[in-house]
Amino acid sequence: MARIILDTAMGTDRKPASWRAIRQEAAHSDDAGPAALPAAAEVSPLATAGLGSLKQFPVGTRNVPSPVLFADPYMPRVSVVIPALNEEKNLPAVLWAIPSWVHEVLLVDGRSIDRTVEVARRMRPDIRVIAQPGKGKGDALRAGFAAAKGDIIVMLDADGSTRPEEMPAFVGALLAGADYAKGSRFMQGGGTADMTLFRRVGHGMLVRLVKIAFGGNFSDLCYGYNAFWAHVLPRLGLDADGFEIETMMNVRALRARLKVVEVHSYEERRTFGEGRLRAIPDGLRVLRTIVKERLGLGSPVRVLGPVGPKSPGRARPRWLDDVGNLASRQASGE
Ligand SMILES: Nc1nc2c(ncn2[C@@H]2O[C@H](COP(=O)(O)OP(=O)(O)OP(=O)(O)O)[C@@H](O)[C@H]2O)c(=O)[nH]1
Ligand SMILES: [Mg+2]
Repeated sequence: MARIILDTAMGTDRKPASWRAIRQEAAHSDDAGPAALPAAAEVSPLATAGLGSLKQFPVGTRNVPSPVLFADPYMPRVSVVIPALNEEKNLPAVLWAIPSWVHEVLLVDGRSIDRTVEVARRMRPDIRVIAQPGKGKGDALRAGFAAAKGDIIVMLDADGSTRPEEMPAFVGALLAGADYAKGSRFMQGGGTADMTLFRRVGHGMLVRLVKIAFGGNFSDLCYGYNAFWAHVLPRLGLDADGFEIETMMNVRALRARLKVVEVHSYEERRTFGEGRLRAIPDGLRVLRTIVKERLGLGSPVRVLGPVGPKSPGRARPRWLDDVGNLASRQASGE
């Protein structure tokens, strides 16, 4: 089902590998943009602000054809949280590709010294910019999660490696009954252009370790594309600051006995600049997190936390009640 929703939303069956090329072409091109991009409703004012790499992207959101599901007024509200540290060049393509049915976008800025915040505000005037209180990706994500107002929270990277076009599959999995939808690059349909052999081997060992220590059957552990119902957040008691945050989320989701599903996802190489993840020190932080959680030294999780949507009444479509009332009226012969 997820695949069908995804294809409908993308309105295309373009191969994943070509997206990076499209983004780079758009960023470097001086003409009106590659034919593959929809015509801009309005050309970004950044074209005149000297930020050349942005001028091909329209301001605001991309009007993708959405499945009927997302036009439903009772659709839960979706917040997208994007941690960003010096991503001025990568951000436009990410913001541009966020589906128009997303309720709010939060950018958590790690005190960028480039024009990340300016670019975000110009590209998407409705964006909520949060200054992260501390340091690291984990700290940024936690600040974004705490500030999000939606019923569903989706986390995305700002470097162009996680594709907003896949979001319907994540949200669809939650609507279909999951508490937590985690992206996987290593299940059928997924993939990565951003992992060296060394990182793959290390990651494979960590995945195996989690399986032995906590059960579950994850195929991916350290990927930055996940979505969850906001009401499960307090059950995870997140407190990681760095790149080990995804591992902590995944392990705690298992410990809290959430209903977790994996959603296949394709990880692009970051479009511009260098990643900040360092395989050995960050791999060791992940390992330390797993060991700590196994020894019971991590924060407690709430196995029996509050259930139900964050804002009561929103996640349950009113038509369900209408159908129920009609059925009972018919049954009683009215
Ligand atoms: N706010 C904030 N964002 C961060 C911080 N560190 C990383 N990020 C963002 O987190 C996302 C992922 O970071 P990357 O450096 O690309 O790390 P990665 O994707 O795990 O590693 P690569 O595969 O090397 O790209 C990007 O959007 C970064 O801008 C931070 O300290 N603060
Ligand atoms: Mg990256």
